[in-house]
Amino acid sequence: MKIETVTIFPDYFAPLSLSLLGKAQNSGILNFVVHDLRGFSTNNHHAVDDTPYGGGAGMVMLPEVWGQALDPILVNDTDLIILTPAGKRFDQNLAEKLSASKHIVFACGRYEGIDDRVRQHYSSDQYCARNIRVHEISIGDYVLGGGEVAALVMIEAITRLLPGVLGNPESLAEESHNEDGYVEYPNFTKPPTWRDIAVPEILLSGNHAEIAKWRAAAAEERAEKNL
Ligand code: 6GU
Repeated sequence: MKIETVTIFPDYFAPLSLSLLGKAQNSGILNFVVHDLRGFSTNNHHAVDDTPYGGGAGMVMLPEVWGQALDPILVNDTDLIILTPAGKRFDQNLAEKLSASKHIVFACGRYEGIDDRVRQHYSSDQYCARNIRVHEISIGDYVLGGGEVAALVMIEAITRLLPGVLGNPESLAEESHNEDGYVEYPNFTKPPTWRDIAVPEILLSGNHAEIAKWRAAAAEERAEKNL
């Protein structure tokens, strides 16, 4: 999978070379390319934003700069993710869908966002015919300073689903994971007692049917608390 990000802060993406993602890149499973948006600004001060038409606070990112950056990157069969707190909520289901993509481009907006004509332009029939799919995505109900951290979150959630990225593929396949892909029951490891707190005895029993029952009940109790 090829993943490209367009940002005015390329340094935000340094973590992509760490840990499992770094290894996946070295083994050729993943190919990350980070583009500096400012390099596509043709105006005097390398500006990437201007004041909003209609007035109001903040600055809006210039469509011309984004067009120059995205035109050469948007080859046929690409998912273009525009990161904005006003987008559709990212979840495990979308992570799974996007993990089937060959090419994902993350457009990281700053300030009050990107001029909406960028979304409109790349959503037109001309791009649809080339299998270029535009998604406006938010990672949750809070406001970040920009899309960079959101892109990192999405990249981690999507790429860990690819064959060969996780150290232990069984952590993906294990049936005790819920539909969202995570273990819901509380976990314990050595020692059997830590600071006077004992591991629930059933987990040391070796009785797998009883352990499964205990875990299901503990998961339910936890889910109720988090409502
Ligand atoms: Cl994608 N961007 C920003 N700026 N804030 C967010 C977000 C994205 N998702 C949640 N909050």
